[in-house]
Amino acid sequence: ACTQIINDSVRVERQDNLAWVVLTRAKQINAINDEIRHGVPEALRQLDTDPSVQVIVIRGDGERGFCAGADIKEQRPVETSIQIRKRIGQNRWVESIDTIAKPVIAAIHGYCMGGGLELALGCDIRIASPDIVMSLPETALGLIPGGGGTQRLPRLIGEAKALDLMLTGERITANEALALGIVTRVASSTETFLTEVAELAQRIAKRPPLATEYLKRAVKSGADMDLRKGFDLELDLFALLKLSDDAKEAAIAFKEKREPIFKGH
Ligand code: CO8
Repeated sequence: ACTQIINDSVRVERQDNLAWVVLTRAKQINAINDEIRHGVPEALRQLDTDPSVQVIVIRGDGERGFCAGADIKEQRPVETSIQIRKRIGQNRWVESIDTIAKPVIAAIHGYCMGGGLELALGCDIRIASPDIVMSLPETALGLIPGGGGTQRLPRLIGEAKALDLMLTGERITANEALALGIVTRVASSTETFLTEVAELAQRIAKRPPLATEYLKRAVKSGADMDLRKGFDLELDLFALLKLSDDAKEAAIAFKEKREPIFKGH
């Protein structure tokens, strides 16, 4: 495994064809600062064009948690609301995950609050350690979620459940997050959490990468379309894949009762 330092708050670790984007402000429970806002999308862009990477995982360093949200102690010069709107609108770092072709997994342990949960919601799938504490506490701070939470959470779990969580700021556990569908898996223990995440990521990485990419695109683009257009998109992408070398190889390998060897096209 090799490590690349993106900046003081973000690093990338390579493990076979997986890449881990790690938030490295463990002392502040990985609270989001400008280095994270810029470092995460920068790392994702680099990894997306790197042919040796199949799957990307985002995780937080340290024992305390994935991310405790926006840095509440951050000092900023006085800004007008127009300047704030412009600064955040130009960055839109969580949205950059939607435009990454490769699948991005959020590996969540410990605290996952506010902007940290919004970052996780921006990822394609979420796996939790049994120790997670999850909440969207923004209204207690006189704010609302500003990283897509008010839009993504209702679409993911339904409006009433999302409003309940956001209006109360209630903290939920791993099993509650699983029951709500915010995470799709809970690891069997905190000790085995990262190994289980790596196993999940490897299972995805073993599959033909073009199919994985088109699958993500069909779902992500389809979410913005009406149903008929979505079916058309699916058919277009299906037809493209049907002619790919990897699809042919998969069928031949099945007939020959051997493991397929994929080339990525
Ligand atoms: N910002 C800055 N520092 C933080 C944050 C934070 N969000 N969270 C924790 N820290 C720091 C603490 O200040 C403390 O630092 P120090 O040791 O220097 O005092 C250190 O991390 C450890 O934290 P605690 O001592 O507080 O640990 P506890 O175990 O007592 O409590 C909690 C852990 C419950 C997580 C507590 O730290 C907490 O409530 N944190 C704030 C959580 C929060 O309200 N987050 C939401 C922020 S608002 C937001 O995210 C809006 C999103 C806007 C859009 C973002 C785009 C994606």
